[in-house]
Amino acid sequence: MQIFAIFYWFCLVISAKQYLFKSCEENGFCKRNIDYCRNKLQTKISNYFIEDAIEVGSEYAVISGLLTKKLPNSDVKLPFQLSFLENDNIRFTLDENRNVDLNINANRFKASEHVLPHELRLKDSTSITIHDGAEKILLLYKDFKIEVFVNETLQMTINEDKFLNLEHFRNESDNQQQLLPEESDFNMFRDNFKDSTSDKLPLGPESIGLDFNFVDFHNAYGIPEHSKGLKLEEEIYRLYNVDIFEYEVDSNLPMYGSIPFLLVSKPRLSMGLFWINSADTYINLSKPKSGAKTHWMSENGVLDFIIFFGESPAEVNKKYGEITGFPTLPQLFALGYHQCRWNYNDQKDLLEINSLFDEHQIPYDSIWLDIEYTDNKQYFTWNSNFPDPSGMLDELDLTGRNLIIIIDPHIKKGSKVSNHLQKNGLTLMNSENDTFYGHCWPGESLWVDSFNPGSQEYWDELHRLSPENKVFFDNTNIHLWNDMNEISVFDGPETSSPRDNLQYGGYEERSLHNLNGRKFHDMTYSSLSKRLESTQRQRPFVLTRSFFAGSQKSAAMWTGDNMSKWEYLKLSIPMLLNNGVAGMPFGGADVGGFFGNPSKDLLTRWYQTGIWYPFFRGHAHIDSRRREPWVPGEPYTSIIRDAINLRYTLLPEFYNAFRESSISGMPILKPLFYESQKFSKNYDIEDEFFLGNSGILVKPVTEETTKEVTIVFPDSEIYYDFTNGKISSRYHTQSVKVPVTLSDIPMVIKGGSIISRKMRYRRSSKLMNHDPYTLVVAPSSTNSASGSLYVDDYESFDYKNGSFLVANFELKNGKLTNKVTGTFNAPRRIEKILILNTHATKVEHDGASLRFKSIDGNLEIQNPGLHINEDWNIVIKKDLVHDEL
Ligand SMILES: *[C@@H]1O[C@H](CO)[C@@H](O)[C@H](O)[C@H]1NC(C)=O
Ligand SMILES: *[C@@H]1O[C@H](CO)[C@@H](O)[C@H](O)[C@H]1NC(C)=O
Ligand SMILES: *[C@@H]1O[C@H](CO)[C@@H](O)[C@H](O)[C@H]1NC(C)=O
Ligand SMILES: *[C@@H]1O[C@H](CO)[C@@H](O)[C@H](O)[C@H]1NC(C)=O
Ligand SMILES: *[C@@H]1O[C@H](CO)[C@@H](O)[C@H](O)[C@H]1NC(C)=O
Ligand SMILES: CC(=O)N[C@H]1CO[C@H](CO)[C@@H](O)[C@@H]1O
Repeated sequence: MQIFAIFYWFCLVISAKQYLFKSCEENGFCKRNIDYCRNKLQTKISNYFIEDAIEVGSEYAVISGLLTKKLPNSDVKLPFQLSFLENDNIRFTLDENRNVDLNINANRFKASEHVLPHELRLKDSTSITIHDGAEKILLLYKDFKIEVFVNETLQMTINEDKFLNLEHFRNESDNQQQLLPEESDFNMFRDNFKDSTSDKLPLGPESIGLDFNFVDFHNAYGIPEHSKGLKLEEEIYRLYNVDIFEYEVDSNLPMYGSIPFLLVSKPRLSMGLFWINSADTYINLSKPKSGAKTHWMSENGVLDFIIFFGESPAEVNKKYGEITGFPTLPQLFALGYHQCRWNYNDQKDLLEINSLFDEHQIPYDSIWLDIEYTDNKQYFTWNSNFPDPSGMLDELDLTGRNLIIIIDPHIKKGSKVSNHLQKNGLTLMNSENDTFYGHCWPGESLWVDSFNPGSQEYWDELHRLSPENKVFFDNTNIHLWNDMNEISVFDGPETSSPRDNLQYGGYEERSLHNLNGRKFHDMTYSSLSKRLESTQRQRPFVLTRSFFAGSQKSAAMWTGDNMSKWEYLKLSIPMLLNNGVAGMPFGGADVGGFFGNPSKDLLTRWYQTGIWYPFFRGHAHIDSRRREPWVPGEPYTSIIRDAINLRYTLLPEFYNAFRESSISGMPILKPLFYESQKFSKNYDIEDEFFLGNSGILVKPVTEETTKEVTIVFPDSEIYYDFTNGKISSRYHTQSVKVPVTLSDIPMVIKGGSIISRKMRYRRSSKLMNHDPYTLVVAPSSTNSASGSLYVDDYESFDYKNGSFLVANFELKNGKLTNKVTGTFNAPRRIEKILILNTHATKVEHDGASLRFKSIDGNLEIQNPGLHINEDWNIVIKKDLVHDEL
């Protein structure tokens, strides 16, 4: 849903009002920190010391004490803690004791309470070890500095530049503001940014800032969401969730979601920095010759961060996931194709689209309803164009399909839901602690405060299976879309909530801001997981626009609203890659682009790229022309159908990748430097990716009139051309140029992989459940290969109780074997085994010969009579002959 419309809305209803987002210079806390640094570079004097006795915890894993901030006439004592956590993670926190009597909560907000488990396990000593080397952390007292060594080599310094800054509580009515010589007093107690002048700033200046230098690390990634490339450049990045309309390519402006997690990587060492703060945050990243320098600044909150170490980037993702949670394992249907537009007008329209997919033999799994399905934008109602939602859901269910409807956090003033929220104090409050009202889709609205436990209870009630909700939630094939949860307030500063609004616990919105989107979709997820407790519990599906660290546990995201333009198609890949690096891999961009009308070529290329998005949805603005796959006509429709079919044939591999991600935090679209850190070029490639650990490497075509693409390989393994899922050449080189036509999706399989496919067209993924598999074996340069296939019931939580199976395929010494682990009963047949680049004179299973063919140098075994849920081995006689290239 988008803001293009909002923009017009303003033109019409209010006045032509230009939205502007605060630059660092316009944002009080950021400018004060930058000024502080500039002055610091001159004076180079430290204002922070550890003077007092330090306590070492009984386990020797926690060092705590007071950090003294030296002011001109007094000192402020700030409690700190340095903890050595299991897995060699290091955590540091710095807080402030404020004895302030105000009618709001004056404590510094701890975002950690919402993203970390209650107890982080400690290591049993203060020394940490990363692989075999000797690692050491030095805490230097005098100027307060932390140095991190790995193998005797300095890898990271904290507060090297003395940018540490914690603006302690100050009372405006004190004459003496106790400023340090380096501090400026810009906008300490008021905000002169034009849309925020009414911000009362009741706690005055309270920002935090700190510098982290990564020695010899030249590759930094993460801190989404920004409409920029994969590898971070020298830039000031901002993390502040906003409904950004008309976002531009290559911009450092804030967007819908934020994850304050940075990854740096070089051969043999990767590190992660998680800055646990949900307030407005800027990161100044620079890349001098010595490595990557970062300066982090947040408007308020506790200073709190964790550092992770790993030999590879994937190891860092795993450690980050162990703390913030791993991505959700969705139902299989959520990995199929989603058809959306703003809006399908009525029940008839929707069901017609549903049957047109079948008419055109294009599989899809869910159809979506944007805001217009409601009665006057009142969520939890249907308008009269949808006279029988239950019947509609039943009809979709006949072909295993789902309906996904939108429910946003703004609630129309005067509606039943808003009255309840208002009466029970469950809303976002203004600075006077009365219900806050603002403008959004329904007009005058209030917002549910998702931090309030009472809101969760009421939300559960609204989503509950009950006679009253019958129309809404009596079908298991209805799921949810949470939009506008940054939150988007059309007439609010920076399109969001005034910062001095109050939320549960008496905290200002300012402190919780970046968590609001996540709390809202978490609340929805939680309600949906309860709704069917009495019957069959299905994994809920929730799509969110706004997100934060931890969102991966319950939602998918999409990149929001933009134009049907080639640049945006191209940008979608690095944006999604960066989200994966930051632990939120279940994402996608609107296929076709949101605003405008894509050319037929662009639409086609977008489908061919979109089939690789972990979340694959076509969507369009209300003013865009219809563009369902059959609309462009031939040859486009056939090419789009082939692309969507390719996605469906690879669903087993997509599901494998999601499973892997759900237990290890690995990205689903894996950047090349995850595959190998050896070649420095791998760190720069942002238009290619692997599908999980499948060995499938893709380079989608994202430029108009492309006749040829260059595929770069990340290592020296053999690669097999697999264009459109069909095998042709083999490559044993650093890169290769391949010609492409409009129907081509350039892709290769890495030697050493075994992939599982399902080749039959069905109307939806659910109808493919019992279909047989085809295995594609791609031998490595040493004639071996391996791959695994994860299978469960695709919809319930039973897998958490061990109800799943993993088929482990391996090719070695001329033998192809399957070893099954797990107990799930899935007697699925294997209908074909294709072994690339292999000759045989005989193929045997249990002493009996199997039928095979040699086609183009590949070995094809038809109907071997094997199943994925049984151990077996087949022997390929006459040694594998590997063609040298
Ligand atoms: C960002 O950091 C660089 C390098 O330290 C510095 O030159 C630049 O002035 C900083 N930018 C701001 C706005 O402080
Ligand atoms: C704000 O009002 C709610 C009830 O409406 C009350 O529970 C809460 O304590 C109030 N907060 C403050 C900071 O006064
Ligand atoms: C540290 O030393 C160990 C053992 O020699 C080695 O395996 C590891 O790669 C080294 N790490 C770095 C970052 O150099
Ligand atoms: C600020 O100082 C004034 C005057 O000393 C005092 O009345 C007021 O309570 C103080 N405010 C806070 C929040 O401490
Ligand atoms: C897992 O097993 C436990 C104990 O048998 C049972 O209570 C629980 O409901 C099961 N959970 C799922 C998701 O099946
Ligand atoms: C990436 C991209 O295409 N951004 C566009 C989003 O929409 C605005 C407004 O139309 C354009 O100016 C951007 O270029």
